Amino acid sequence: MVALSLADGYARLTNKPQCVIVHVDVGTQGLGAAVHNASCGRAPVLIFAGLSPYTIEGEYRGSRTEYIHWIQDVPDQKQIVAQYCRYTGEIKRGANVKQLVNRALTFATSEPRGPVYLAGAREAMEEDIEPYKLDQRYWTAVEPSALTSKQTERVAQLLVEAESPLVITGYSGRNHNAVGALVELANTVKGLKVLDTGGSDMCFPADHPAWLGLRYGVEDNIKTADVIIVLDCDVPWIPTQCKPKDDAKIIHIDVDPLKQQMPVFYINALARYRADSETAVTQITEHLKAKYESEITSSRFEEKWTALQDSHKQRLQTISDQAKPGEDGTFGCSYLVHQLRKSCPQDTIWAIEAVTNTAFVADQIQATFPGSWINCGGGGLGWSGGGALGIKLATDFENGGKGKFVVQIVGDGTYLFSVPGSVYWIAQRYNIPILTVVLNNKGMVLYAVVLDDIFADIGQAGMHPASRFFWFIRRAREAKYQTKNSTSHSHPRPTTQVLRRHLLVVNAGLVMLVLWKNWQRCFPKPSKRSRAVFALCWTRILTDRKESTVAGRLP
Ligand SMILES: Cc1ncc(C[n+]2csc(CCOP(=O)(O)OP(=O)(O)O)c2C)c(N)n1
Ligand SMILES: [Mg+2]
Repeated sequence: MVALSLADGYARLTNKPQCVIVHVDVGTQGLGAAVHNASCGRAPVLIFAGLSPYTIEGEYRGSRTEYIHWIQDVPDQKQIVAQYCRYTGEIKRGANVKQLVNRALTFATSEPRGPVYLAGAREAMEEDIEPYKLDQRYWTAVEPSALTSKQTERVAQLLVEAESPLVITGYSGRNHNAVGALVELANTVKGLKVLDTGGSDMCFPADHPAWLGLRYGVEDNIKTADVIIVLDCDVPWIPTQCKPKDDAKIIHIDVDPLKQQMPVFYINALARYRADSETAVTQITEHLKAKYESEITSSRFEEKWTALQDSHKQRLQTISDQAKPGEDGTFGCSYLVHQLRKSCPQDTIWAIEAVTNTAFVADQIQATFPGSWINCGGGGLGWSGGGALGIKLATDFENGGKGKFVVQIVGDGTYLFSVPGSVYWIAQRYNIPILTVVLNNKGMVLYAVVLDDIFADIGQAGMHPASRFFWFIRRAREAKYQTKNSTSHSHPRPTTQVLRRHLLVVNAGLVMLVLWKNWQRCFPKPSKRSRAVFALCWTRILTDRKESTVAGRLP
């Protein structure tokens, strides 16, 4: 997990493919969620694994010699990771090993980029071969594709005619040059807004008036836009929570418009174009300047520009207001990250795995440099430990040992998923300094939110007793969740506070009963002293409970 996340982090920053070598069978399983993350984050990595020897009696060199060679011999090892990989293959003989590695790398580095997997048994690995060379000039990735002139004209025309055009992007920033291309488009079509959906790298700078920040598919401008360009994006909106107007004109431009890894994906786009985002956006901008110059320099666009600047200022003000500590001296995630932002160098690279706090973190970080914000991109928690190490290794190596400062911001639950023991051992052993900031909201808040969604529409009346129990828990969790995120969420409703108190009393009663019963068993004839000790313990339990549940904010 850590090794692949490390390779993934390096590859994300540089787009140079990295290689990870893992053990037969179980070693491949140890990659765990990191394969999913590399796939969703479109990171070019080559994974090489051994295979158990396939001969038993010394027929070839490399034949079985260990007990474990039988145990770790599985029917189809590559199936463990195949559905996340752009290519999987077996090195069957030594003679064409270079061609197979090159073929795998061609897949890894061609869009949509991602992990590839090669495995080879000992017999192949130990084969004698004649040294040979390949001409690497012929082993290049597939070149980026462009829009046709008809497609370019269609998008340009839609943008010129639009009242409130919107670009929704997710991972166009994987190519750092695509950020500048998108800025140029937003400077050309004044009034165009850009929403980042956190697919992985930052796609648009926060200091541009068109910036709407990072939101996971729920944002008011999605509902009001009349023209939407979905650009390199996996989840532009979540229809059950937020969707475009019925008559919005939508065009989808993507290196992977079919979303081949997803069994269910569709959006109401009038057209979908398979193209490289930097190339496509540059084509559209140039076409607009060449053909629609008088329109885009008209007063209509100037007015929109002014309105855009006003709304951007307001957005920044709201974000800044959220970064204030509470009157009682406590503070939330926004304040913490705001302070962190101020204390770290301007060009810090942020490796983010902040789960429910991601949007708050993004708002406060306000990334402006391409490649300075790298979000996991996938849903396999635990990426950011290895990921941050890989990013640091990359920035140092690419800059002659003097790379940028790297900060990992991670949820407290996610931190545990990241295998910290390995991460910090590697950091120490190989001298890779990173700063880790754990957002300790004392739990996995996401589950409270999910539970909320599931039971949101259900009234308590007429419920099965089991469901009522969950409804009750949900109410209690809701109050806890709201308390924890109090800078960014409303305060708990009085009814939920009452319910929580009830739950606390029931809990406390049960704990007291169990404790008392055990106490009696240990001390059949309790002395005054043992009673006093029991009372003291009980007071301590109650105080602890109060502290941990009521003041559950970031320390
Ligand atoms: C490997 C893995 N296991 C489980 C999950 C499901 N999951 C999504 S969010 C989450 C909770 C994360 O907790 P934390 O890091 O504390 O973030 P918070 O919810 O508190 O913001 C879990 C377990 C996952 N995405 N990946
Ligand atoms: Mg948490």
